[in-house]
Amino acid sequence: MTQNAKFLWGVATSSYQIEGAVGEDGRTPSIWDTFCATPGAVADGDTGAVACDHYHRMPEDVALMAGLGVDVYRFSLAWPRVQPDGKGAGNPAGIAFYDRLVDELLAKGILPWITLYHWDLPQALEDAGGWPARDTAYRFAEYAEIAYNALGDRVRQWTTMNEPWCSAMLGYVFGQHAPGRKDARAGMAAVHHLLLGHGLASRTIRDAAASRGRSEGLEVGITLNLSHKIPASDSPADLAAARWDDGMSNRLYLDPLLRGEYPADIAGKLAELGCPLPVEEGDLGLINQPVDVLGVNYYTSRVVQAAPVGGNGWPASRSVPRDVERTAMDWEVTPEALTDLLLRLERDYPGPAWYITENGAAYPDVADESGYVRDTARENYLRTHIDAALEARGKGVNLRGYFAWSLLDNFEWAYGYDRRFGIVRVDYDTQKRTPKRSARYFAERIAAEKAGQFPQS
Ligand code: GCO
Repeated sequence: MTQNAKFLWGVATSSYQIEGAVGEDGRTPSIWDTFCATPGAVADGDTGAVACDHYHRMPEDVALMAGLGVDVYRFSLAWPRVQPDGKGAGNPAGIAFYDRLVDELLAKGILPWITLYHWDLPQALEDAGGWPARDTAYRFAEYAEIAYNALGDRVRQWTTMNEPWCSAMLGYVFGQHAPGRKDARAGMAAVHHLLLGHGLASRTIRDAAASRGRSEGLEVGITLNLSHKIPASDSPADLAAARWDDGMSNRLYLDPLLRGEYPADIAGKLAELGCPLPVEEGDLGLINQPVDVLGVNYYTSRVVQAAPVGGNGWPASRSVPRDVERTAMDWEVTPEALTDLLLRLERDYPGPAWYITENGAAYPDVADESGYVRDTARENYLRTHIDAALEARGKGVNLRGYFAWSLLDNFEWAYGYDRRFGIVRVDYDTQKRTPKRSARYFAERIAAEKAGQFPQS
């Protein structure tokens, strides 16, 4: 797609958040099935067992996307559905669902954009050590080959992972996401092995494509959650706090992926704290595979102020609140920071085709009796962030697309169903889908952009 000057519009979801059918057709438990069964882990004891029942309603959901006029659908494969327990051969019944989905999308003229891993690690692999264990990276590459062999004849866009920061930090350090561990040393090992898994899987996909003469048009990459860190002042302490936050959130992933090295300030401090990145000979060369597409998940930014060092010796900081709108996630709405982030990425990490692979907002939706939601706040969030993204593109950023998060209201991890990000409302009692005002806006904006009513440069 990077050869195509066309700007691509899409919507995004993920397997555990929308599919349901967690016990069907050979799918084995993931760490999120286990985490949801842990008392107190997820709001209201919610689980992804049913979610949006997308597994049984896929054609209807693809028709919704087609009605929006999107070019791309970004979705993830459930590893435990494709390769039960994360080992051995692929599962034909599980793979068949994605076969049908890809065919349904292509029949509607929508490009499938696959994420191989959006957090639903097979529980059996967590039992064997999870992402802190180096072997999991190799299991991931094996799974990638199974997925590519099944779908690579029709799918050209492959991103290995969604937000390794969340998997490592929320899953293994803060314990807020599955598998719910609180072990900083394990978390830093997870950071490295997730990136190693990305490298191994990228190489596997490219080799599999080349062996079949399918390298032309293949685009391989990864999606990162990136945020803009703004120092609260020019004081050395605030500048250092913002640099540490930017390092731990952004550079710890961007540098190895795009420069083939970890940021020295971060790697050095982690080692000093007893949580070294377990790098082995050759690893960084494996991680630094060519990145055709880099997905940017952007939601908000942060004004960073120094705070007293934590009891564990780790640098600490606090956010300085701004007098701006906040979403239902209590995230500040700062579209201008998206422009700044994209300009920084193009300046510091030139090379990939950048895509906004997630951008959207949760608000306390109120539906009328028909299920319609007049979500003007979400419409305005999309408008201002699309404007901000296109402003960056107009200033020379190699931005190739914008995908809204999310097509549907869905399972919002530890918040369960308490937070709605969809541009289409889901009534979880009836599974009725009702496009919100924001869906209508998104469709109109896409049509206007395609008609050249907005400079596409
Ligand atoms: C993420 C994940 C999504 C979330 C969305 C809203 O970026 O955290 O990719 O699964 O649901 O971002 O938090």
